[in-house]
Amino acid sequence: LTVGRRFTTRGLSSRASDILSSLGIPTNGELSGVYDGQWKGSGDLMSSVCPTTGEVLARVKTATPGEVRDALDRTREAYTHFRNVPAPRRGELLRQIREALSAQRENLGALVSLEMGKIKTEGVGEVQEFVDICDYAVGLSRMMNGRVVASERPGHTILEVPNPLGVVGVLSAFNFPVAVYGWNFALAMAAGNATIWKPSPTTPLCSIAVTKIIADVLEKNGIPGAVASLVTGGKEAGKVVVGSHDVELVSFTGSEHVGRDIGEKVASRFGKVILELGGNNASIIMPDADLSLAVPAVFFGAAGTAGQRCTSTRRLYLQRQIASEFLERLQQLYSSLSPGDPLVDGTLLGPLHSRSACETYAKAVQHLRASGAEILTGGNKYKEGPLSAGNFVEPTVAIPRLAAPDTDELIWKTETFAPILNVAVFDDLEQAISWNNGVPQGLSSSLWTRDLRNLGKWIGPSGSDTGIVNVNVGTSGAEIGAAFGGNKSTGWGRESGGDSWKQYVRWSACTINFSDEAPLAQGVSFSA
Ligand code: UN1
Repeated sequence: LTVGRRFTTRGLSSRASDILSSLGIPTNGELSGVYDGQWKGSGDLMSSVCPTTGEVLARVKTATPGEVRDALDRTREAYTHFRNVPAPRRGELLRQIREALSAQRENLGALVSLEMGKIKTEGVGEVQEFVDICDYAVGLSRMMNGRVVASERPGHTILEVPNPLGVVGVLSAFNFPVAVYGWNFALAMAAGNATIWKPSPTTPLCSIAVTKIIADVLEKNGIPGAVASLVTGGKEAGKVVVGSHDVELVSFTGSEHVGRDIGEKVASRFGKVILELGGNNASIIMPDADLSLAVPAVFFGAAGTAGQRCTSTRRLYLQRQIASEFLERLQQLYSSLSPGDPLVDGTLLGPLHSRSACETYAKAVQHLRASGAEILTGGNKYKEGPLSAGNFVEPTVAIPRLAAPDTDELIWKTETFAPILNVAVFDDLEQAISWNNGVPQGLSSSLWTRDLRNLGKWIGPSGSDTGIVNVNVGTSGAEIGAAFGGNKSTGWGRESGGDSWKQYVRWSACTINFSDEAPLAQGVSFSA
């Protein structure tokens, strides 16, 4: 593990430069962070910092507000061309992009680990998620069907026609720097739109690498590169995208606070939004659950990705009969965890992505302690040894003093984007469901049981109110085939599978008269 090496004239650590070189990214000088058919960027310099070692991986030239506006113009131009490309042909482009991504799966996965900090198998898994959604979108490109509706008038018919929507702005978060863009890009492209991507300011290299792969395919096929534009930068760049009337749909992943603002801004100009905001996901374990499956699933959900998924398990509700056995087995797994370099095989615990995430973690633990919670395991930052330069914290399991969500806003109702799992004990399922639903967020939830009656309650009208409602499957790690998204303060809209593609088109209801008469609907008569 190369610790704390800075970007100097001597260059990068060899493993960082190997990963970047394998993806065709220059390892010296400043990188262009804007693409709209051409690579450019003359805005502020942004550093990409490795969360494991503190090494500066690259400096990126971000977009000025003027460059974002230019990129928006290019993207719109590209859209007016691209909307006329037949959908199956768009699918063929997606197939080629899928192949190009797949060929770089390992290298791109390694870059995700290097820049974001998640362990290699998850970095590669994220690229796989992009490959999977491309496959899905290739199929979709021949199946985005409209409908024929029976008309009440003779010689008339009604068509519901999906047409491309326009420009889709994708504002993505650091924790899934490849896959979440992939979900939006693949569906938007199959549907005939152009996208403009404003990634998280702390993962610019992943977005540059992905855009390079896509741009190569587009250019080879004579398609304008601005079908997949990229503008790196901070809030200012994001604001230009969000405020532009030329962006028909803004898909945002990130905090509730920023999402509320974006939602209001886009709604006030009558644009469309998809918001994927906070999750505060619970797992409920019934006494008949198979603990040999449930314990590792909770372990992965809470400690995996160092607790940095929107879908991470943050609350654990244990039925009284199995509570102590469950916690004993869970603690055993936690004690086997040791932090390490996410790029090394076998590491299960990588760093948090940023220094500020470590502070958020420390504050949350401090609040737990101050409010009388019992910390079963964890609670500290790793300060000693080779890991001290990275953002490593101990995954934590705590039993807050009071169980129900209303008893402590900060513990039960606030999402802390760090590996902290809060545990409470319940007696009957109804109580656990009311705790599950008693928070502002509504992304994912999971029930462990073998009893069909519990399952029926859980997935029915009085059951879990989240967008993802699992049974004997953890809260995180969804496949691309299902619609992904939440309810309540998690936001609005769905991404990835299911009917999500329908949000990326404009629907026209077309009533067509084939007859020699022109009757009015509802039998209205209007003749003099
Ligand atoms: C996110 O954390 O924003 O279901 C996305 C999962 C992943 C996606 C998470 N497939 O955990």
